[in-house]
Amino acid sequence: MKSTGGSDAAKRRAGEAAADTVEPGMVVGLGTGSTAAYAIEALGDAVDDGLDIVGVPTSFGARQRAIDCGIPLCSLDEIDGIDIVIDGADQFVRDTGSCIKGGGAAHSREKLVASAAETVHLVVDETKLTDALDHPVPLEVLPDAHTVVADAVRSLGGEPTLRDAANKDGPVVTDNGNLVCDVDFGTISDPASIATHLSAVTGVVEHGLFVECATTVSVGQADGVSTTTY
Ligand code: ABF
Repeated sequence: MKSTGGSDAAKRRAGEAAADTVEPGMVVGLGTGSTAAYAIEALGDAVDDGLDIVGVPTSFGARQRAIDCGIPLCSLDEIDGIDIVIDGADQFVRDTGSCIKGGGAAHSREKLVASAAETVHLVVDETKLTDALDHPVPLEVLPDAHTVVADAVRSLGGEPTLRDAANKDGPVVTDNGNLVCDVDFGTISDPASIATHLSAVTGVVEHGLFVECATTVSVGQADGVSTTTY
């Protein structure tokens, strides 16, 4: 499993701590990224031991991992709601529960699943913590709109970069067939305001600012894990 900076042990502790809160009969949103992957693996082990849950994946990658781990799956339109979603973040403000997501190009479905969830349990390692968000904000954009969106976000004070695929032979394409534009706003003093403006930009499918979204966060550390509920 590819790490994205933080220690795998810290990520594993965070993911397993969140998985431990899942109860029989729950509908569980399954997050994307390497930290959420540890939660999916732990839930797979629990399902092997008889835990009765059903998962709603937030990406093709999360779906494939859940299938490999033996977690029964359903889609959002087959259930009345989600009890808990366990997902990662690129940057997280512990004081407010706000974060930036989208490093895995899955933030649109992640935000959709989070919007339907009773509990949003974020799992991060300490490298994701910050006092103020300053990570580039991912935007999922309609392919035809990427230059128009770039102009619009510049007028909002952002510096856009179209995200290249890892093999550099073209741009990243999301599960939904769209492109990703990462926008550097520097330090974001008012995430809610930027979020409102980004949502109003024609051609933006979804942005990666999740304002005060977490109800619970587990922060993995080298020697343990700390869980905060808001
Ligand atoms: C997904 O995975 C994204 O929303 C988030 O940006 C990323 C975090 O990846 P990792 O846990 O591998 O750092 O949740």
